Amino acid sequence: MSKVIEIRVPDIGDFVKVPVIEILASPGDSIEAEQSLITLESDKATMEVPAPASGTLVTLTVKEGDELSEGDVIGTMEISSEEGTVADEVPAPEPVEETQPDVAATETSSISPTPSQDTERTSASSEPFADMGVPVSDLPHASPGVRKLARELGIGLDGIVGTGRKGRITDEDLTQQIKARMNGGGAGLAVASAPVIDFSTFGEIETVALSRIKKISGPSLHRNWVSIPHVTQFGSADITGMEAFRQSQKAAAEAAGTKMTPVVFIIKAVVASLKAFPHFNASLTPDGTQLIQKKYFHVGVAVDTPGGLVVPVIRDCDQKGLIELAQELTALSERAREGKLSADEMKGGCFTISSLGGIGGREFTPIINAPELAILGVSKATMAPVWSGEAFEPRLMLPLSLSYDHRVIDGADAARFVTHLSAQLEDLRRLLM
Ligand code: CAO
Repeated sequence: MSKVIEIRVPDIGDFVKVPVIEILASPGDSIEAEQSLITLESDKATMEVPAPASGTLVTLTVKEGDELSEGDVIGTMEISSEEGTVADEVPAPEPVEETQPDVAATETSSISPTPSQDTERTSASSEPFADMGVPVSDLPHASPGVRKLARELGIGLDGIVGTGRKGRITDEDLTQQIKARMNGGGAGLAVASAPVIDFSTFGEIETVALSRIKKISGPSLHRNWVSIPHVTQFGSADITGMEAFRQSQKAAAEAAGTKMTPVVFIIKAVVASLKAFPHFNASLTPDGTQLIQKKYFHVGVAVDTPGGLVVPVIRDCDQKGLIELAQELTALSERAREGKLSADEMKGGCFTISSLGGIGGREFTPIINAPELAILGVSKATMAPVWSGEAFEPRLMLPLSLSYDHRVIDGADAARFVTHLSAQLEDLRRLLM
């Protein structure tokens, strides 16, 4: 037997209307008793609101920026009836992390009888894009104080290996990360800070918060952009024949309940090129001295969602046919747009495809999705006159933009990779070789 209970903000001392700064769980998540569900942060203190019992989170009715006081309902959870008594004993928030040892913070600490809890949340993947759109319950596991300090210092917690209990990131882990960066282990670039400008002096303005996905992905994109020496190799593929074949297979795809867009063919061609150039299907070890060669072919596809960019990963693309890949791409992009992707669905990619082909524009410079070594940007195919040796012929040309990590991949190899990829797309029979 199970029942649904309301989850309320417990006693948080004298604090009222405290803003929600983080959502730590999503509806559908399995929740342990006292697992933190949301984080509240006043100008004096940070508190996590824990689950009153173990069970499944049914709804979470608050969002970042909402202001909460004691007794406010934040959602509902389904628990087994036996847990009922636990539910009534709503635990107090996690201990307050003081920004500064002042009176208000000390007072709030005193209303937190429950000792700091470690939850079962897994620590986040070390893959930067993997955390795009990841339910926040899968964000790195760290105390509010560590998270707050990291935010203030502009340091993402992704990729930091927590040495605390159950992988929790400790103060010391954060300190070590800062030291490593200062010693050149991270981006370590000293850049002038941006000037603070009051735009309202020039005209009417409105300040709008970035989406959660953008807040999470921004630091990773920034880190990848400044810490990886990127070069982008441009190329193009004549996909006239491929497009004729694609059109001829439209009915078959529809019968299978899917749509076969050029991206599906490109996934197949990418796998063939990764097989031909295995060092593209690899990652650098953190000390930068070795390559971890992958024997599997999991391809990430960047999906544009209302909240921002996320990168679900299609696994074992070498073992799947075009229809199966099309079905998976459609299903994953739909789930991405509905915000339903799980963290696991965004992990483990070997190589990413970023397709703007359905929109327009020409070549661009995609940012490598570290720890991958390369990313393929695909733009809209257009008809162009191509010299056949005797005459100009109208051919459907697909622009390709391959950004690669120059620490591992030389320019010559990148040009070979793009040439190989184009050859696969120009004559699909090569994919059978
Ligand atoms: N050239 C010409 N037409 C193309 C094309 C290309 N390269 N790629 C797709 N199209 C066509 C499709 O065939 C489809 O047309 P039809 O319905 O007539 O067949 C139409 O464009 C729309 O395609 P789509 O975008 O719905 O589907 P897709 O499989 O091409 O792409 C996905 C799927 C998830 C990659 C895409 O929807 C998306 O989100 N793209 C944006 C990714 C992004 O923002 N990248 C930038 C990241 S910054 O590095």
